[in-house]
Amino acid sequence: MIPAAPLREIAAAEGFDWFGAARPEPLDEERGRFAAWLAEGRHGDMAWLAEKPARRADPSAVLESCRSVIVLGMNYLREEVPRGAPPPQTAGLGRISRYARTRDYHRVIEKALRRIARAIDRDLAPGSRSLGYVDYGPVMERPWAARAGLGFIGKHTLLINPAEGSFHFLGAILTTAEFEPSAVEPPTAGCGDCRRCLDACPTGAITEPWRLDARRCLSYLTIEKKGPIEEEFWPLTEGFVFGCDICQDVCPYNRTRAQPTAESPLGGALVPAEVRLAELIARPAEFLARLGETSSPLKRAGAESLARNALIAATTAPTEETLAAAMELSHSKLSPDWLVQTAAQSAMRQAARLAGINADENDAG
Ligand code: B12
Ligand code: SF4
Ligand code: SF4
Repeated sequence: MIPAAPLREIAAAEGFDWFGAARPEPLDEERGRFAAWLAEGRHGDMAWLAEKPARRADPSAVLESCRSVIVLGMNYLREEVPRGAPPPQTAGLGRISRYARTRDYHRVIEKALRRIARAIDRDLAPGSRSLGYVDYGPVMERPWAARAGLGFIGKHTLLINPAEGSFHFLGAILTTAEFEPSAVEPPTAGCGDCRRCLDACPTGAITEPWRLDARRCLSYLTIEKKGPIEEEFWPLTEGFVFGCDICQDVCPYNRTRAQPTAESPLGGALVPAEVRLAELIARPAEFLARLGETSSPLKRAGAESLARNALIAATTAPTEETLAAAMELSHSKLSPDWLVQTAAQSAMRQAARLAGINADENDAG
């Protein structure tokens, strides 16, 4: 068995804050839960999640003779988490979730995992085979993180480290080298009676503790879903145009323990917490182009999805400028029909809301 300390040092030098190693025993309980989740259709249009689902629960089905699963975490929090009630949406502005404000973690973490895997195969365990995965790979990262002693799975379904919260990305390396597994203490921390994330989720996506319906999650709706978004969700976005932080922002572990840092390969914030909705509606491609060559999760959504999200967010906090931008898009001959219809519907809702606001102001005057 190979001591894990040198690997931990290599991972720390690559910018990972969390490190753990687990034996690759199949995740039998999670396999059943995952199958039930898929059978209920809770993955929505993310068909790739349903491909060979059994592989996700068994590392040796992904890498023959796998002997260890190494799990790493990287902090992406750049600003303090507010302690009080979340501030209301500012008129004319949309929110970007915390994870999307830095460079694209897929690229940064993927490259770092590749270098670490090479270090294992060449130096720490010559002749071994190691594969790194982040996000889209066939690995259930959160249950492995829990098994590797990084924390526990909260009722919002994310991995929480009791000392540092949940604003960390995860990545995993499957390897044929046998590393000493991390000592996993019996859980002394957990959610207890808390239900803040369930109560705060605006769309009811956390249908029960530890059960998420992705089809209702703003992260899925604003990033993964293509085409129109059902109108039932329009009043519920809280202004988010890319991802959502609400269930994590209200979590006591984040409020009291999560620490922002910019000392990371992900760098500082590239995109502000709030962006002008009128610009996203009228010129989403220019907004993305301003990010230049730097990788950003926002580029994954594409210009049409960003304009759609901004049109929807504008309905809850409109200005004359967002209304004008929506009206212009509703006459576009170049955009797809569904986006033109979204723009027309958004313009109608914005106009009604602005008329209401103006009437209130006149009454008050
Ligand atoms: C698909 C996916 C999504 C989907 C579905 C989310 C989900 N909860 O599954 C959508 C698009 C909605 C999404 C959103 C987000 N995601 Co995402 N996502 C993934 C991905 C690719 C797969 C997750 C998966 O397998 N889901 C399948 C279902 C079945 O999982 P589940 O419902 O959570 O059920 C599991 C547990 O809850 C547990 N469980 C079930 N019942 C019970 C009961 C008990 C008692 C216990 C203890 C456990 C338990 O077992 C189940 C099987 O593992 C992972 C990366 C990966 N490869 O693992 C990232 C990942 C989970 N996402 C991540 C992030 C950051 C997010 C967002 C915060 C992004 C944002 N700001 O908008 C949101 C958070 C939303 C939320 N509350 O989960 C991070 C989480 C990091 C962390 N600290 O946990 C991951 C690990 C990506 C990464 N590499 O860092 N995501
Ligand atoms: S990310 Fe937002 S919409 Fe999704 S479960 Fe959390 S609070 Fe609900
Ligand atoms: S908000 Fe409460 S219930 Fe939700 S994950 Fe955090 S501690 Fe658990």
